[in-house]
Amino acid sequence: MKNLSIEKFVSDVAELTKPDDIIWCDGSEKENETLISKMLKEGIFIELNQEKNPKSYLHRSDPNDVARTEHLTFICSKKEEDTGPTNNWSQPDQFKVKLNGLFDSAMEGRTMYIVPYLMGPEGSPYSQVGVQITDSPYVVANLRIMTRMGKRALDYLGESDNFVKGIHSTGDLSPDRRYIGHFPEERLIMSIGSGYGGNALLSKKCHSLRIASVIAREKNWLAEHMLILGIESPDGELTYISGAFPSASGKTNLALMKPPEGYKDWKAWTLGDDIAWFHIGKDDRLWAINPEAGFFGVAPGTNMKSNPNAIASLKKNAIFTNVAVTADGNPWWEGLTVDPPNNLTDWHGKLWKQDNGKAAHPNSRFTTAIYQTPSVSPKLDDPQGVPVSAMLFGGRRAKLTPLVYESFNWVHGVFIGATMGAETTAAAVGKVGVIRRDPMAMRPFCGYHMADYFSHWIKIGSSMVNPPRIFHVNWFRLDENGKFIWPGFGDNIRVLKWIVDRVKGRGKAIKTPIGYIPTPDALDINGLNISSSELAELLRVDNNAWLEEMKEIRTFFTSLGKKLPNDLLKELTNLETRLKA
Ligand code: GTP
Ligand code: SPV
Ligand code: MN
Repeated sequence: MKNLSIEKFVSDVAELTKPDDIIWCDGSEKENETLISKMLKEGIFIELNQEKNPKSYLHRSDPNDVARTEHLTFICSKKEEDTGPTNNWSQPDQFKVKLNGLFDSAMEGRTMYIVPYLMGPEGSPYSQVGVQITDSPYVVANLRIMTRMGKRALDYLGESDNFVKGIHSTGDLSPDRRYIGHFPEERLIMSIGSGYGGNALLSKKCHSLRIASVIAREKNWLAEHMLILGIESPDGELTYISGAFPSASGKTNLALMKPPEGYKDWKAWTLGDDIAWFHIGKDDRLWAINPEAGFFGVAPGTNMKSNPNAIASLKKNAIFTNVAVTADGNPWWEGLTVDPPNNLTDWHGKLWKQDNGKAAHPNSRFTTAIYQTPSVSPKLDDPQGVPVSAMLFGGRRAKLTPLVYESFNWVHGVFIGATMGAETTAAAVGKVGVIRRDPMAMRPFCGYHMADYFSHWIKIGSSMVNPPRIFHVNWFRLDENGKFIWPGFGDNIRVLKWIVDRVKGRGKAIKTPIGYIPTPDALDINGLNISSSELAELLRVDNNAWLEEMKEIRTFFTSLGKKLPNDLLKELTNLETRLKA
């Protein structure tokens, strides 16, 4: 069966980019083997110790191309006002002329790969197909793990023309000729000049968030930068939780959490670590699917203690990007072991010395299939997804925001998400550790006007009798010595337990101006090295500091202009009044 729309798309792009040859990817094992041997021959893949890491490889990016580049990312809606002030805008026809110029003959001497991919489970009415054209075999190998790729996607699509188009070339990798352009009205993505992560794996941020968020607004659902996990209590009660934390701020780790000593009777089930698509179910609840099939996880900090499930998931069939390698060919990164091993090769491929800086790039990553984690949920491929009872927002904040607090209601919860502030990380090019407003962890990923996005969130909640409860968490509070006060990782289940208790109407709470916080006895810190004064600090609401924060929030709201929903302004005024009382 031929899909004429795809054929036309491919021939148009081939005419522009002039590749030497064209390979249609079917997703088979044989195709993958051919691709891997080609990459090994060309040095794109470096073989790791195959005994310890079967079928796993290392890729080193160009040192100029190791993180997303938000300043080079554009949303080209027909009207500028549909893009909004948090995105870069360019007039679509003009931007296309510029990009077409860069794509002209860009694949001369290269192979063009056609990668059909399915986002979401087979048989789900909520899944979507995309077709990415790329000249990067590394991208193909990643998409194979991170999406349901090849024939499966074409089978789902049939003869339909309802697919997202992605055109990608690594170009010459120069940041001067690097652009990631989105054309929401055309369901089209054009990306040139980068081979890295969210810039190049177009299924991920470009399709599943920027384009999908526009579709979701039209069709009354939500496309979010969220993890999904199931928490099962010792008596078998299952509660599904989703959470939006900015890039490199804990989604993968929470999604893969392993309950620690003392919580051995609890189970945590992984459904997704980065993206969630939500639909309102017939039961009036919010149901989530994960459109992806793999992780593109931050390597540094991952170890047997912090994240044993991640370590287990990357024992085979893994791609490592910009990590270091040990003398015997095993991947290594800061935090994997307490001390760095001798004779490390750093992410540039040079012998590493103690004063050379980091051996692995801070945004080095692993790519593995979700099916390889021992915690994979049996519901991962369920066409309906899972019903979500609680949504978490959170970011890195050394100070101010407490370990956990709960919103008073949906609109207040939307306010909490909309006003999130978080420290920037190495996942995007730019300064690290600067606090910025990152609403719903979607600032870099919302494909339309942020104020319209807030209105859409309010509307979704008001059309449900039973919307999820909304919470805010912060695992990253620092003490005066710069140390994390909260142990985090597996111990975050203690916070999730309170959240589950609240959802079920059991957990004890105190009302504060910002929301409900746990009573000191409602949060289990048994066996932790946390004093009662540290716990008090973790849960403290400092009214004056919050009033300072309100100034930032007001400035941010003002920057969004007239479209800002009045409901959120009212929340802000009410909160200021409560803080002053
Ligand atoms: P993206 O893939 O960029 O979207 O990131 P993410 O949100 O999935 O973040 P991830 O879970 O990969 O965590 C990023 C970094 O934060 C890693 O270095 C982790 O070790 C660290 N981290 C994650 N969870 C915790 C936690 O509970 N406490 C502390 N202190 N650090 C954490
Ligand atoms: C993020 O930055 O939020 C990521 C990594 O998940 S990337 O694929 O580069 O977007
Ligand atoms: Mn992410």
